[in-house]
Amino acid sequence: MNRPGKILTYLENVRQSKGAGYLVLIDPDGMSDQSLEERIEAINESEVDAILVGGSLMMDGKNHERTVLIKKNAKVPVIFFPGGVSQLNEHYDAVLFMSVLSGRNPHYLIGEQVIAAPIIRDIGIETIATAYLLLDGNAHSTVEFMSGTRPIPMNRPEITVAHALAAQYLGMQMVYLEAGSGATIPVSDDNVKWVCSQINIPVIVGGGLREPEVAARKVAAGASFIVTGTIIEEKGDEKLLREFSRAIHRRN
Ligand code: 1GP
Repeated sequence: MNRPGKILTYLENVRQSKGAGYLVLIDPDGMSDQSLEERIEAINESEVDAILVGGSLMMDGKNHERTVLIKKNAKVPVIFFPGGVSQLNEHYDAVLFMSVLSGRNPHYLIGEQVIAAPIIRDIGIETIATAYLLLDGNAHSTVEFMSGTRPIPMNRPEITVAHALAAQYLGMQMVYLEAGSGATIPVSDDNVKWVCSQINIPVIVGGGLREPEVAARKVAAGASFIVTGTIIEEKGDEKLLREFSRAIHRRN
């Protein structure tokens, strides 16, 4: 059985005390030290609850040193959001140990996880077993291409629910409803509502969330955690981060 570790317990406390948690995704690929430091500084000042780090594709070999820099500067937990096992290192506080459960590509269902498992045991970071469900956000996302998996149609919430239930029965600790980074259509309120009414593990929603009000709607629909990546990369000032924090933290 998966017992909640320190970071999952922290996230659960955030959810209980604030209504929902706000996670900011940093895709460190190609970022300079200065821009990373500035981003973390803004995050530190903005009531963000944790940082996710990762991306589908790294275009250079500096991923690990960027993780060190993020960890050194961040005041909140730094959680690995794996695009692949090559990005794994010991500097994270935890890893979303994900399986692309919506797909039928065995490599992303269990292959990557088997390669990662002995390394994780060796470096000793906390795992948070997470079912990653990719929905069709009306954009050919990098994750769709890299994982070779088809997204779930957005207008078929029953398919999403069936996957989420399977995740819960498999003992997963979280479900990630993902429309894909840069999606033009985020995960619909209907999908969030249906899933959250049927399972009792926390649901993370991300992909294409560009306005605090839209994020707030996902929380109202039952989401426990909201992830934004692209919009913060584009206009990641403290003001916008605070607006998202306020919209997501319903009990503040
Ligand atoms: C991607 O859900 C995250 O995996 C964030 O998506 O970049 O569209 O915010 P965005």
